[in-house]
Amino acid sequence: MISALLAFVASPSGPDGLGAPSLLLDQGKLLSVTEGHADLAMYDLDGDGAKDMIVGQFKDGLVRFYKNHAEKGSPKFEGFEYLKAAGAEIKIDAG
Ligand SMILES: [Ca+2]
Repeated sequence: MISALLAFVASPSGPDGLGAPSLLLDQGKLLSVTEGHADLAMYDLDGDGAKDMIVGQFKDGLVRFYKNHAEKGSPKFEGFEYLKAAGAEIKIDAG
């Protein structure tokens, strides 16, 4: 089974602090995980001032890192790499 990951980011422009959602794309295409569901968080993992996207995928419990290449404005992603610790891919068991 293939599932698509649809992600929305709100800009802090509305009265409730949220703006209109915008669809996040990777290289112009919808983000997709290989199998099952996924969850994401936005965090500046590499410390360059732009929030990157961290995606936990169900298949194999791997964690994806999408570096944000945008200097300002909407995030721009150009692929991902799996996060590693001590040279091995990080795997988080379900349940
Ligand atoms: Ca960053």
